[in-house]
Amino acid sequence: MDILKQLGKRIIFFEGGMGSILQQNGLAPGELPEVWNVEKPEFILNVHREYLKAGCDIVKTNTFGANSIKMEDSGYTAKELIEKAVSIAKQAVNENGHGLVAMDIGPTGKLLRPLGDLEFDGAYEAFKEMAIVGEQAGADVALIETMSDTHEVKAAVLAVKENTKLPVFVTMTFDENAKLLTGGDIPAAVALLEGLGVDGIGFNCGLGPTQMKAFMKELTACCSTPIIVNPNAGLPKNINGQTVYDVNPEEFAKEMLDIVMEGAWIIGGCCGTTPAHLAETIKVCKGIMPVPLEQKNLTVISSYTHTVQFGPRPIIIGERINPTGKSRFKQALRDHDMDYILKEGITQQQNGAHVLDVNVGLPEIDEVQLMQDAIKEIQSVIDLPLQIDTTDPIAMEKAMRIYNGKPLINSVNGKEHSMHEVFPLVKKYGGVVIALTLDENGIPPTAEGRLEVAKKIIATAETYGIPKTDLIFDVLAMTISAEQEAAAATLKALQLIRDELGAYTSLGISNISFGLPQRENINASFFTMALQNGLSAAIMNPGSQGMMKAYYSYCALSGVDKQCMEYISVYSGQTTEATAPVGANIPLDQAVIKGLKESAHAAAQELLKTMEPLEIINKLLVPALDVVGKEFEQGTLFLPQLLMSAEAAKAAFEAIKVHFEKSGTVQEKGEKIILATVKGDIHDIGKNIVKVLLENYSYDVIDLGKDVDPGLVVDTAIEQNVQLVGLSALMTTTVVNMEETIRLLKEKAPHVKVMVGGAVLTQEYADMIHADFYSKDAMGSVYYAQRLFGKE
Ligand code: B12
Repeated sequence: MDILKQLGKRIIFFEGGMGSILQQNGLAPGELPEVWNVEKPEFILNVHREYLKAGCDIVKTNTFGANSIKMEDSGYTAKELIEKAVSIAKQAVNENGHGLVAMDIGPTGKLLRPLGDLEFDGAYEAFKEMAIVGEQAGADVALIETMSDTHEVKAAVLAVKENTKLPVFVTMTFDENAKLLTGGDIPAAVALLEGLGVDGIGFNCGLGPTQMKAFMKELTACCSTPIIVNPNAGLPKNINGQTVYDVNPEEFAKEMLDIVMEGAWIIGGCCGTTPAHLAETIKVCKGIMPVPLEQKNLTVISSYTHTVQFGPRPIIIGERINPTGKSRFKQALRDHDMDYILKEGITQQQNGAHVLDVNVGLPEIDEVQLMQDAIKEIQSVIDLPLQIDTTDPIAMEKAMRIYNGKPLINSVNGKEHSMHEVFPLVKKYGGVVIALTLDENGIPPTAEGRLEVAKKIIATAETYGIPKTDLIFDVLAMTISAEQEAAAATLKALQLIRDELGAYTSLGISNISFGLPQRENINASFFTMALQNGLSAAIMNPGSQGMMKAYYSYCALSGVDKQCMEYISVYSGQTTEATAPVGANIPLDQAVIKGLKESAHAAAQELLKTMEPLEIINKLLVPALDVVGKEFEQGTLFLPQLLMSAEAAKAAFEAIKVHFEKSGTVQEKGEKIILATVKGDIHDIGKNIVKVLLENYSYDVIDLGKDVDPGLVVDTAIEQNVQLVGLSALMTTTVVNMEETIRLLKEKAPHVKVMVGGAVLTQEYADMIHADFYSKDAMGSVYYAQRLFGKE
């Protein structure tokens, strides 16, 4: 059966949960399900048999975590576990006489940089091995599932597509608010995956069918690819230490029918679903004709969080990350000064840019490397989609590869060699590309001439499988001081492209005014005229007040800005000053909130000249992290940003530490104190502050780090004969581990006193878990130690 030919002709059924069935049948906590392929193959075979008997079309190999990273300590290689899993699945299918085998590929279990320490290429290599072994062993399709990070899923899709011929299905895991762990929304995930050219897109795990049904409208509004939905049997509940799923087969089937009516073509189950769930679902949904799939023909680009769509409103592409004509920027590039580049980006975002152009080309630098570094840094701090702007095809490809989304590409033109270089990259990685209407004969002087070039570009793009909707035509603004009729030709070309080709357009606006005084006057007027003639996107400086006034006024006048809401919010009650650029002296709290490491470090150094270290910590650092934490809680800021803020806070703290070390009188080491962030908790900024203060008071701190096992704390306390232990916990879920550590200490080393701290704790909690001392801040740890060791 050729699965791709079957799609849309009838509903296709995936099997349901495997891991949850293994758990119910004795898989121990911490035991790897994939190991059963070798140790209990008959059991796995029987699960597949049951699902096939229920009527499923595709079985999923028991290889979810069978990557070399997770299987490191399993006693088996990923290769042997995958080969065994595929052969079991094939046996089940062969016995059944019908069915396909999906090579199941789950996440690596590690977070990618900058969230964790796994490199994009490291994830790619792990997925590559899975894909190759799976295909060689005889899998029919690849199912990349339970992905909660668009960057990781990109590594997985590239790994499968570059190394196998398998069709690629991808399902991702969203939370109740339809967001990925890393903050991405549904359209952003779809833009990325459609750009990469996968064969099926959808949801699995995390939620039950009712919750997933609620997301179908959002998915079908943006997705032109066959849709897959594999929900859990409801939301997992913990009852007496057991994970329980509460949607029974009948309810499950009823919801799945609705999901099919909303447009899913491939359905199945995830955690908690059983052959009974699938049997019932198949009974109910089997005869239903799939809802026809509409091509949405949207022109979208994306960042890791959201999409920007061309058409509904004019798009502002910030042009400031570009060395042309900027000596300070050139110097920053030579110095690899990423903070400077980031500040340019943040300022443009604050000023209203929707997309940021990134151009780091200078003859004397390694553009290929710097482009990758810049893209990585910018996308870890700023969530706007980026425009990769380079003439070097290698820099372009490397940047597209690591870019976490569907980029805008600047640019291609009508010359054969340009199209030949750029279009294969757009086809492979996905992207919308700016197409300059010039070719081997130069820039056509007339609008009609540029229209002809645009037609040629569309025709060539089609031969590469790139639709017109992934092209934006830059009809080129020429300098009126040299050639006055140039403006009219450009404006007419905008109209022609819109009306005759139904395509979108862009312009680098400021070219128009070269050589004239007060250029902003000309630029802003030309911008308004261009918008009136259909311009879809402008590459411009969002810090230019004249340009932004023209933009917001146009949007209000044309009705794009409904009820003039945006105009009012930007200009009411204020003096229409553009946001001040994020300059060299960005305040410490702002640097932390925005996640700017170097600026935070510099700001702290500056403050230390006039402020006490503890005052800096309590009045600026901690409140800034509180702001970030609140926004995180409210879902307005996501893990990547939280992480960058934490990094910035740490950088500031480094400066404070150095100051402490310099000013502290060197004393002999005093009593030993153990510090640890408890098991399961990786928050260590607060604990590290406590450490520096205690060391400053010359205590000999044994820092056990974060995520520390209770046993290690106890053993160290006994071995090193320590009197005082300080524990830190920042999450409600890890306070139990703090309690457990204290219990063990009291049992095995009753002489040891325990002090506790961390944002979730209160005196009441501390008493409940039998801590000897609680302090809401780090300084309290010093007072307590002084008291305990009789030094007051
Ligand atoms: C920075 C941060 C992170 C960073 C941590 C980096 C690092 N190396 O520490 C990163 C991005 C990695 C992170 C990850 C996560 N985080 Co977080 N994070 C925060 C944030 C914004 C700030 C924490 C912080 O450093 N505060 C500043 C320090 C200085 O304060 P502090 O630790 O309280 O320490 C002070 C005092 O409490 C005291 N103190 C601390 N320890 C001790 C010990 C002793 C003995 C004494 C006496 C005093 C003392 O002294 C310090 C100075 O005065 C908080 C929100 C917030 N405002 O608290 C969320 C927060 C703690 N995180 C949260 C969550 C949910 C997570 C994640 C689960 C997110 C996810 N979905 O993956 C993961 C957890 C991973 C894990 N297993 O631990 C939640 C916890 C919710 C809860 N109540 O359970 C919070 C509250 C955010 C929120 N509002 O939702 N996080």
